[in-house]
Amino acid sequence: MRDDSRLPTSPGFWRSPLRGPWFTSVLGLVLLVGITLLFVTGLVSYAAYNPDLSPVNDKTPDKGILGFYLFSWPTDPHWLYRLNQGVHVTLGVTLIPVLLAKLWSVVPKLFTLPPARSLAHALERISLLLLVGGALFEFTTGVLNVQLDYVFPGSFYPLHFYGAWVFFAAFVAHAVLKVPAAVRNLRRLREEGEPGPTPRSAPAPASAQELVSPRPDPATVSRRGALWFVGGGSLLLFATTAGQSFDGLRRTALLAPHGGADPGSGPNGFQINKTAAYAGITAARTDQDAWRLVVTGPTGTVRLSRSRLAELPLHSSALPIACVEGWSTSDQWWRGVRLRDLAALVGYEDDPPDVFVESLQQRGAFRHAALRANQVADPRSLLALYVNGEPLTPDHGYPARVIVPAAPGVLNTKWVARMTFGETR
Ligand SMILES: Nc1nc2c(c(=O)[nH]1)N[C@H]1C(S)=C(S)[C@@H](COP(=O)(O)O)O[C@H]1N2
Ligand SMILES: [Mo]
Repeated sequence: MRDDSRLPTSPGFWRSPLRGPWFTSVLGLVLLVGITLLFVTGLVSYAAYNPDLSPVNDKTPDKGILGFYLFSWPTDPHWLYRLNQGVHVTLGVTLIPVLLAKLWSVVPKLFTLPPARSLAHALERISLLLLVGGALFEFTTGVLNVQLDYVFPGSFYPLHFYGAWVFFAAFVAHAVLKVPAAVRNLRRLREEGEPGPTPRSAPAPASAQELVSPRPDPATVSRRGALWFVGGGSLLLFATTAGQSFDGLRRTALLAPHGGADPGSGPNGFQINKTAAYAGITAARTDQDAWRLVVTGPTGTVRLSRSRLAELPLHSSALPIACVEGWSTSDQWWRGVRLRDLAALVGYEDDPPDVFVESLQQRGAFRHAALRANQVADPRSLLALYVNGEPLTPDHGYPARVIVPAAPGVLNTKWVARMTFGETR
């Protein structure tokens, strides 16, 4: 027999005795559940931006029917975005070893010749390419966005959003084709006894044999052991990421960019996304004499200094900051003027409308945001002047910032300069 095992296109090239239907099926079923959850939390996160409310909230104006499911993002429960995004990012990071192991387990199939035996086979292989490429793309863009803080200026949202749909279409096609076989594999192996310490003890039927090396090297670890190894990697990533969403545990989040110790201590000692210096906010523009909040509505425009604002009825609410990057703070005590009271100053006594909020900041995608009427109406939604009993520090948005229950951090505009009620651009 011809020895062609030096080429990856030959089955004999792939020698690991671990490859086989059991290993691939277990990992595949974990990903089926995990990635479905990633997709759903991703879609929910997208809706939380209220992209259909205003072009400034919408990073993907050409989404067309992909926005079919959008809904008005609620303000209850107030930790909704915190939970959703914590799950999305932490789960995504945790699944990385599982994804890599799964791809490793099927890599010989990518090299199989001939490239296509039939039209059906060709379609299956194209869907596989979209699946593998899509998965790598989504995990990579997600991780880079979290770790490197927007390496794709302005383009992360469209990349990750459209990538998710391409990937998910391929994922559904793949799952429909493969889940029955994965379940059958696992059931059969259960009946015949689970795979023993030597992997070759569980020969699979011909249909599932494709993954099994015809000339396996001797085993150095059992399939079950390899699975523990993958699971251990996931557990390690989980343990060094999850803490970014909990104030007491932040030190454990070694891998998360907003992990580590809480920045500074004291009332303003919680995470900062963009500092005042980064946003180009100077003391000259925020001091008592220079800064005015400009509020506009049907009855005209009012200009308020910070001390005038502080004389309006002030209210407190306990709300977190929860960023799309997955980190969040526990509830902080904010104190300031209700958004609906500001609406009332310019002609909306009863039903406050949507509002367009603009920052002093001159550049950057997050310098303005639109809030929906339900968010303005919520009595916990504030233009905050204080946090945890102290005036806001410059980095947290002094002189004033928006804080809205359940909203993504990006809608909580800092260094607010202007609010236009009844208009969202
Ligand atoms: N003007 C302005 N407001 C902003 C941002 C910004 O870059 N500019 N970043 C937003 C984002 S993405 C988040 S997560 C929160 C973070 O608030 P913090 O820095 O007080 O924790 O502020 C939001 N408000
Ligand atoms: Mo954010």
